[in-house]
Amino acid sequence: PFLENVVNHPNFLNGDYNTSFIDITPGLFAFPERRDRGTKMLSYIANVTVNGFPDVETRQKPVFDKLIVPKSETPTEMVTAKTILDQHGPAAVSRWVKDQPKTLITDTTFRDAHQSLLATRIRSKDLLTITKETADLLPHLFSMEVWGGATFDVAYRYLKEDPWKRLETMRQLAPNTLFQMLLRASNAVGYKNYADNVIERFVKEAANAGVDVFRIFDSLNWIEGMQVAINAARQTDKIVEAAICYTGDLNDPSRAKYTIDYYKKMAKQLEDAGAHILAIKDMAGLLKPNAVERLVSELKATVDIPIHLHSHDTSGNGIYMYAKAIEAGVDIVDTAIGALSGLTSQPNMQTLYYAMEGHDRQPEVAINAMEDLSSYWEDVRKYYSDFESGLKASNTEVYQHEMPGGQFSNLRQQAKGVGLGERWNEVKDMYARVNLLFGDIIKVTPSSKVVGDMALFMVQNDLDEQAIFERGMAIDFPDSVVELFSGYLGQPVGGFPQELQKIILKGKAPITVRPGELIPTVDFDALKVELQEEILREPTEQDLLAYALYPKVFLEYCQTQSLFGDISSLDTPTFLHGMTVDEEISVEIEKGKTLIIKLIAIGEAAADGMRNITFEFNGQTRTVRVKDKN
Ligand code: 3PY
Ligand code: ZN
Repeated sequence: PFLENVVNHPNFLNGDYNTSFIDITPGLFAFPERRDRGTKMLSYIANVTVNGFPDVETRQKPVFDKLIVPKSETPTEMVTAKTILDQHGPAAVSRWVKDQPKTLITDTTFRDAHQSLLATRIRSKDLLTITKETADLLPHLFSMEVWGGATFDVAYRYLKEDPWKRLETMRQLAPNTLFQMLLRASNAVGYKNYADNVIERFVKEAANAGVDVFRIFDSLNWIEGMQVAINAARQTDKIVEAAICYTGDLNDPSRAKYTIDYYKKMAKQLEDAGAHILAIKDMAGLLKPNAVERLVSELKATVDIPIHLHSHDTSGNGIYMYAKAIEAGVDIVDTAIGALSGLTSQPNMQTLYYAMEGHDRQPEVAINAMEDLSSYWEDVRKYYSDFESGLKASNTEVYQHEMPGGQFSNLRQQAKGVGLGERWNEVKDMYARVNLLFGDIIKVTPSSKVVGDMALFMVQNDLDEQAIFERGMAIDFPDSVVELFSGYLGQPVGGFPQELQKIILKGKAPITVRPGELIPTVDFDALKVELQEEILREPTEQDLLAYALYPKVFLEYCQTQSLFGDISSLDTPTFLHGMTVDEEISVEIEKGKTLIIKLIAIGEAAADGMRNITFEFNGQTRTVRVKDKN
């Protein structure tokens, strides 16, 4: 409840008043908008100017170059993977991909690239500015990965914008390009298993809003955990891309769990489960060049569906590895536009193009257009410098610690947060040891987070493996660790190490069935009533799904909306740093409606910390008051 109106009044709620007059006084429920859009936006700017933005260093607002958006024209009458899907369905796309003489490319710039380099912080504004141009200039792409993974949560939580709106707007801007999302199977776009009907409704709505390709993986490679999501995606008539998560080293005889036979068996099972495409999801970038050759050629001989390879370039071996995969017959590879590629992100699209020069399977892409798009991203990336991971060069330690690309920088932040910044080397080493302690598991969101939590916990408390086995019964393990060993994320390959499981669960019985069988079906009608009472308007299906997945985050987002309105149209430097005195900006809040805002003065803080911030707003003086929290 954000407004202190009659429905929130404690006496009213207690029933201390005779409330029958309400029935005959309908006007009581007519709540006027408290403040207009402009005042709300000024409040946001004033607030960020005075109090800063989370995780952004307080400093003079940097001056950036004006963004240059390349000119483009939409190709007409071109056959793309998207036109085939819309006209002939997913099986036709699958056949078309296999028939392509050239290697196809997925552009991950709009999702995994910035998830892995910039903590997923790129805002819709900067994505939407270049969506049409990317689609126009790169019509030979298989797809653009634009949604899912961490983008959903981060949009609401940190960027205070609606991820559904981002997707729908992109859809309008790029009608002839396949849009791909990363779906964590029963974990949807979250970190825990949800009720089956939440997964089903979420997938349906994602398809309605613009997703064409559902890349579905389970964080323990547990196929049983993927089936509900696969079935839901098949129902939508979109493309089901089921993923094998790759870990370890195929050619290392000491890693007996994840052998070529293991992957071949899983590939066949995913094809039988209904996949139109098979993904090899190398989330940490562990797939080495000679391993990929063997993996791709043997999988090609095992399944009839096309193979889509995803990797991260942490080790610096990405392009060499992709070249080997292409020679072995892989159908599609994931790359990012140059300026957002490399390191923990995907290999560089342009580099791959040149690496394959002279090869008959060289990807067909407009190289000069890629360079222009890359220049745009080079400039945009500067806005988000506060979210860079600090990794300056390729790092082959990833072959030891096996951390996913998207986790590396995150865990480093988490380590700093709990005072282990100086002991980062120990944390990395412990991450690898925890993996072995847990029985050598697949590590990808959310299982990777559990391994990270345990590694931090052990370093922080100076625990080693021996201490866990000797004194573990007296140790309270992190919640996420207890949840994993209780079976709430599903079952790992080969089961849990039993002695450790007993120590962690302390006599509590684990579950071995699919968590979705035990999670009660969500009553969406009741949920709608509950949400409506919170946000004081009728929720949309999209609001409802956001609330089902992230109740607290979504309510906080709505609260920000009621205070500041829609701030997604602000330019990113202003969004992150506010304004400097005498600066003037223009904000296009809708097509043809532009606000001109100039910051005139920042008043002294009063005894209660309040400051008057004075603007010129479309030529008129406006003052807003904000509390200085510093
Ligand atoms: C995610 O789940 O967000 C990932 O990118 C996993 O690799
Ligand atoms: Zn990835």
